Amino acid sequence: MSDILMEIKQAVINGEHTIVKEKVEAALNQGLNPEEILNFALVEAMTEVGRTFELGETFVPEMMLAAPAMQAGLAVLRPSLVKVDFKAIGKVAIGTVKGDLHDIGKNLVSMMLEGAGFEVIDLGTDVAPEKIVAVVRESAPDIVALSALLTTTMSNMKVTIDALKTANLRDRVKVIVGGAPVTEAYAQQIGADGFSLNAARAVNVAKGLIGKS
Ligand code: B1M
Repeated sequence: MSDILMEIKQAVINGEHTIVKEKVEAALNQGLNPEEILNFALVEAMTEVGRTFELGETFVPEMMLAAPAMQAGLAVLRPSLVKVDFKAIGKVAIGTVKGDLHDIGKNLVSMMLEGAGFEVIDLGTDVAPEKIVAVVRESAPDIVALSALLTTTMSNMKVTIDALKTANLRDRVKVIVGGAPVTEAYAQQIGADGFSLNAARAVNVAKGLIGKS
């Protein structure tokens, strides 16, 4: 790995958001590929923070500093990752499920979908099933995209799908799910239409569901 990618990764781990911003800008100026910076520096850093958290070597305050540092890097990469098309190919309402405050992966999926030409309604985090039902009713997205990072909140994906069924809206919208604890088998079990392990693949799944692949 190049020196600057290692420096960015370390700065995210240290929660140094200003340094992350400067170094991501420098890496782009050096001609590094934005996807390389994303995957080998930013995402790697969060994986490392998660690993050390699990080992009891880092704690919630460190995670809370690493998250905005990662977001600062993502903000610099955003224009390179997102090339907005003039005419949207479809509409997606995206959110992190109720009880869950993790938004970095969700933001990445949102950004990639935008880059692929989708109009994205970002509902943020801790999104209640009733909110999803209201958005489907009022804004008629083609797809609802749900993210969950906690084993304790992924069940709210099923609660959301069930709420859409109860509101007689399930036939009007496709639902895709993803996030670290979510698996293809779980997605099938809860009656989702699509699943993706990562943000890039989520775009292909979304396009496939609306016949634009
Ligand atoms: Co929390 N956290 N966290 N955390 N956190 C995890 C998820 C954890 C795995 C850490 C660990 O123990 N190793 C663990 C969950 C354990 C479990 O349930 N199995 C955990 C825990 C326990 C907690 C708290 C309970 C800690 C506490 O308070 N005791 C608490 C819960 C708060 C809550 O949500 N109610 C908590 C809090 C936090 C912070 C607020 C401090 C912060 C989040 C800040 C933020 O998001 N703005 C945080 C962080 C940063 C993490 C880790 C370190 C990093 C998450 C991340 O951003 N990864 C995380 C450990 C880890 O994941 N390694 C951890 C980078 C991001 C790019 O990846 O989000 O996985 P990810 O997204 C991926 C894919 O999953 C996928 O695409 C992305 C990449 O391409 N994807 C989708 C995501 N959504 C998708 C949707 C799709 C498709 C793909 O379609 C719709």
